[in-house]
Amino acid sequence: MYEEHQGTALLDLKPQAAVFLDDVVEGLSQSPKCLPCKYFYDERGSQLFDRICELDEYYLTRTELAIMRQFASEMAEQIGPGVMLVEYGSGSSIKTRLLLDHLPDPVAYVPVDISQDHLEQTAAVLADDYPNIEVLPVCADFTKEFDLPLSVREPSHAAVYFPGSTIGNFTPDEALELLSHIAPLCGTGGGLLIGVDLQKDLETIEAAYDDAEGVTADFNLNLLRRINEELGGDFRLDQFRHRAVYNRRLGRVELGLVSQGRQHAEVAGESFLFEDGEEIRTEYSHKYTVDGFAELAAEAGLTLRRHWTDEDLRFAVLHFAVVD
Ligand code: AVJ
Repeated sequence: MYEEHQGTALLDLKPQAAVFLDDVVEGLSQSPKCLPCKYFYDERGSQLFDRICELDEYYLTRTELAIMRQFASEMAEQIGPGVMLVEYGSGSSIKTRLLLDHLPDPVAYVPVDISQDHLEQTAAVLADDYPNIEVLPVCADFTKEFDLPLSVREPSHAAVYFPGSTIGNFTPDEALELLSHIAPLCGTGGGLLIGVDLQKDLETIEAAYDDAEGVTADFNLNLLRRINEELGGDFRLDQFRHRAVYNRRLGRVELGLVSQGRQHAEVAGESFLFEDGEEIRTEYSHKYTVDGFAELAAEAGLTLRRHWTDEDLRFAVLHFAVVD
């Protein structure tokens, strides 16, 4: 399962096309209908997401980056020497680099991503720029359990870096499940550095997910385009409308695609009926308080050691230690 690729061995554990089809059919068969947001990120979807990150309304990326720029050395000190740094998502390499640049004698960098292309590109470039750090990409769905690769040098401990508030895509139950894999993965002495978007006023949040230019709408609709292209679907993209609403009670943005009129769409020979106004739920983006998130993580055996925020308390980066 290891492939030689531009000098970095890639462990390929990615789900196959059949799984995409199963997930789509399963989601559209449920009531209410839903589609997994992890499928947003094909090449076009990843490009659209990059554009979202540049939007004035989308405060998350630039705020997290500012926090990283200001506090990377403190974070690196928290993580400690000799680490195997495991990143969930091969991510914007700027944040990763800030961390790698400040870490004391890191042993290995392990990006874990479902998108093989993205992973290979990031891994190859980082391997080039950091000749003293072993780069060991793993192509996998990090919501499932997986094993860490072996590095030539033995790390003193492993730490997961999970930036970007991607954890917000999961319901608290799912987040707990994911977090509960981290303690056994990293073992005693291990850690987690995670970026979390914070609860704030509704206007700021809703604007971030319904931008004036309509980039987020295109990003959302791209999921249907992808189903059309890869699974032989016949969704009419102009017959679905992007919707983003902040549910304050549950602390989450709910994104969906709303059917404009009663219509059918076919996917791989199966027909699905959409009533007028019926919504396909495509994504959740949960917002936390620092205390709320620390409480959740505590249930997974992770203890909050430190956290860093911006002046406006929009976003937080939290460091947890594995406790046993
Ligand atoms: C990549 C999950 C952090 O929830 O803000 C952005 C995805 N969706 N705009 C988020 C997203 C619509 C994003 N995360």
